Amino acid sequence: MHITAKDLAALIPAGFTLGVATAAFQIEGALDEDGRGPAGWDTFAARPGAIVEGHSPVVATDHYHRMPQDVALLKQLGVDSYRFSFAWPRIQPGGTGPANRAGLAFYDRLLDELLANGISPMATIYHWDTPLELDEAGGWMNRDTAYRLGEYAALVAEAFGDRVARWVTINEPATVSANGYAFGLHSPGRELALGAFPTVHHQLLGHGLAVQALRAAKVPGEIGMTNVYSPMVPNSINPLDKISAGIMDLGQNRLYADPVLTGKYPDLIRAAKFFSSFEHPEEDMEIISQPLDFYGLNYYMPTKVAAGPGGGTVPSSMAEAMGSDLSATGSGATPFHVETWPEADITAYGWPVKPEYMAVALKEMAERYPNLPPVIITEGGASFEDIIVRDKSTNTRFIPDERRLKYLSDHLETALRATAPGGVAESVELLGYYVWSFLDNFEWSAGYNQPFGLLHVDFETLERTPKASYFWFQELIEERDLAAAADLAIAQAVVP
Ligand code: PNW
Repeated sequence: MHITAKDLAALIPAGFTLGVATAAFQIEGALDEDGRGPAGWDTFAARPGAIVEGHSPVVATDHYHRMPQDVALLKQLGVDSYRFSFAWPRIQPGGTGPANRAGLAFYDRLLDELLANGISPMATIYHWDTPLELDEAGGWMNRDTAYRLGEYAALVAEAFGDRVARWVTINEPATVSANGYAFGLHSPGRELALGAFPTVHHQLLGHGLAVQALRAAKVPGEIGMTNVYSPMVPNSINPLDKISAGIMDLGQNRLYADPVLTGKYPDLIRAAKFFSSFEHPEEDMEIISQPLDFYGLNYYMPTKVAAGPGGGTVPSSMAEAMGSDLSATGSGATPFHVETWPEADITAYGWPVKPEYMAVALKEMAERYPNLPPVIITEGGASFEDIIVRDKSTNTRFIPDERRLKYLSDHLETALRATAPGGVAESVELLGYYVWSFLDNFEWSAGYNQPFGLLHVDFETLERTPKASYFWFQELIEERDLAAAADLAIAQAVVP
C-alpha cells in the first residue's frame, strides 16, 4: 500500500513544485521539419541493431504537431511546472551560427501556451540531441563542442530568457559519457571504455559555459544542472565489496558532482592513469563550479555492487575497466560487478524499486557537499508494462498502473520526509519533484518498450490515455491546493 493522496499532500511544504518532465528527442518527432538539422541520434537510431526491435524516433509521440493538445493535458493534470528540452538541431542546425527562426518559433508557441495556462516552464538546454555535424567532428571528445554548447545557450537565453522560470544546462552527462562514449549503447555509439574520460570534462565545461552565457544574458530564471545519482550499496560487509561500491560511486556519481559542487575532481580519479594522460587548463574548474541557483538530481534506483567478475553485463565491463585502471592507485578492487536485489520489486527495465534509497541519495548529497544549493528532483519514475482495460458498457478505457503509482507515491513521500525538519537529509532544501515522464515516449535504445508515462500513448494511433497514475497525481495536486486554501483561510481568520 501507499499513503493516501490527502496525507501525502499534507507533507508538501509551501512553494514546493510538482511537475512532469520530457525531452525533445523522446517526444517531438518531425525530425525533418521547419529547418531542423540532423542530430547524431537520428543516424544512430537508424543503425541496424541500435534500437530494440528497430523502433524509430521519426514520429515518436508526434508532440511537435500535438503541442497544444498536450499542454491542455498538462493543464488538466494541474502541474505547477513542465520540464522539457530545447532541440539543439532545431534551434541551431549544424551546431554553429545564427538561430533557425522556424525552430525558435515552435518553442515560442510552447512557452506562450504554457504561460497562458499557468504552467511554469523549466527548460533543459541539452538533453543528448547533439547536432550531427558536431558528432562528426568528435562530439564530446572534442573540446570545441563545449564552446558550441555555450554559444547555443546564448541563443536560447536571448530568445526565451523572458519566459523560462528554471534552466537546466545539461541532463545527465554521466549517461552520455557511459552509454554514448564508453559502451556504445547510445549515440554516437563509441566504445572507448576509460578513453571516454574527455567527454566527462568537456560536458562539464559546456555546462559551465552555458551558465556563463545565461548569466551574461541576465536571464531572470533560476539556473542549475542535472546529474543522475545512484547510491552505491556494497553487496556484503566484505571489504572488497565495499571498495568496489566506492569505485562505482567515484565513477558514476562523484566524477560528475564533485567538479560542479566543489571545483575539483575526486583525488582517486586524479590519481588514475586516464586522468593524468588528459590535459586541461586549471581555469576550467572555475567555469565548471560556478554557483548555481539549484542542483538537479535524477533519482531512479540504487546500485548494488559486488567484488569479482560478473556475467559480462555493461556495468561489469565498466567495473572492470575502472577497477583495472584504478588498481594502479592501490585500491586493489578488480574486477567487480552489479548485483541484483532479489527481494525488490523490479521495473520492466529490470531496475530495483527501492524508495528508501531516495532518502539515502539526499543524505549522501548533504554530507558530501556542505555548499549544496537547493535541490530539485528533476526526474524520477518507473517503466512498467501497462494493461488497457476496456469497459464495453461505457466504452471507456482504464489503465490500472498501480505499481507506477506506488513507485511515485513512495518516492515523493520519502523525499519529503527525508528533507522535513528531523529528517535524515533535513539540511537539504528540496524545491520540487518532476515525474519522468509526462507521457510514454522514445526510451532511447529501448525504443517504445519502456513506458514511463502518466499518459499512455498508443504508438499506432498516437492517442493519449490517462493512466491511474495520472489521476492520482491530479488528485494529489488538488488535495495540496485544498489544504493550502484552508491554511490561508485560517491565517486570515486569526489576523485581526
Ligand atoms: C534518464 N540509470 O536516463 C534520462 O534523463 C531520460 O531521458 C530517460 O528517458 C530516463 O532517465 C529513463 O531512463 C537514465 O542507469 C539513464 O540509473 C540511466 C539511469 C537513470 C536514468
